[in-house]
Amino acid sequence: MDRPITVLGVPMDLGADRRGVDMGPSAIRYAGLADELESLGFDCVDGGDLRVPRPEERDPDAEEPAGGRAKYLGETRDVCTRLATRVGDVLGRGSFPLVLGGDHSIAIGTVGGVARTRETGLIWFDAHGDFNTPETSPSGNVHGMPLAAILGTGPFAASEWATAPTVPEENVVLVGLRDVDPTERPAIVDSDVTTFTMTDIDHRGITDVVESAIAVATDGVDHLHVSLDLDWLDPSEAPGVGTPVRGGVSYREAHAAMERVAAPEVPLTSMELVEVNPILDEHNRTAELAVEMAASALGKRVL
Ligand code: EXY
Ligand code: MN
Ligand code: MN
Ligand code: MN
Repeated sequence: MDRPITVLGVPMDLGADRRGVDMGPSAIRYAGLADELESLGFDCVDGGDLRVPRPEERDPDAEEPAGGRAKYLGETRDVCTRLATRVGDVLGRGSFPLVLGGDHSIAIGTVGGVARTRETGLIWFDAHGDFNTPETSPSGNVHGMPLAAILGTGPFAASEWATAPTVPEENVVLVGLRDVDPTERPAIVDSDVTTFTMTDIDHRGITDVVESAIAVATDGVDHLHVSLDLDWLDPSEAPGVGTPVRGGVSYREAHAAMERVAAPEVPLTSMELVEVNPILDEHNRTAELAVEMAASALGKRVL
């Protein structure tokens, strides 16, 4: 890829219960992201971190959803709106935005920013559906809602925040599902989103699943965004995540997926790495894995 990469950190943990994921951007940088990207020949610019309000700064009169629960909704809307603008600016300058989370609620901003400038496909690698709304969420944590917000309508929809229609449902693919709430399942099943669960990966193999995912996500659009939640991997490989779920993909399956995404004919033009929580990690392993995932998705090869 002859385009520069702009790294944006979003130390966001308001969308999750367990504190620590706000240190994800630092942990990923500390794991050597810049050196790795430069060793691959990329011109890597670090755009710094977006400011994220601290929980103790919470405005007691802050916005709450009309119905249901969405903790820190006002702060999340503020962060995602600013993130969408930053991502749009990076793309407008012809650079590749590589966004570091922070919990998965930031995807409302990242995808909103990408979709502001073009129609993109979206592959969402995750153990979870992230399809809850304030009305259906069992926790009120917005990191369990971003895909519903990105695709949804009504006051919680990202289109209210990022001023753009976001992504055509027909170009959205969920890969790695193994922990879906009963409350979000109907919305996923009734949507035009394509889903590949871990059972699909067991039966068909990761290469076949990712081939299909890319074909669906890129059909009729000329950009692809990858939203990589590190909890799609098995916790034995990625222990430093906020909501680990057993039975995830292996180290090699994850690399195989990223290497396929990096193929020249795949129009990968933006990516985010989310849910790295170093305080739950073992010696920064998950952050190091995040760096490896980015490198493979950006074309790293052994020979
Ligand atoms: N589905 C559960 C909830 O909505 O609270 C758990 C969500 C975990 C979300 C992580 C980021 O993928
Ligand atoms: Mn997620
Ligand atoms: Mn997840
Ligand atoms: Mn285009």
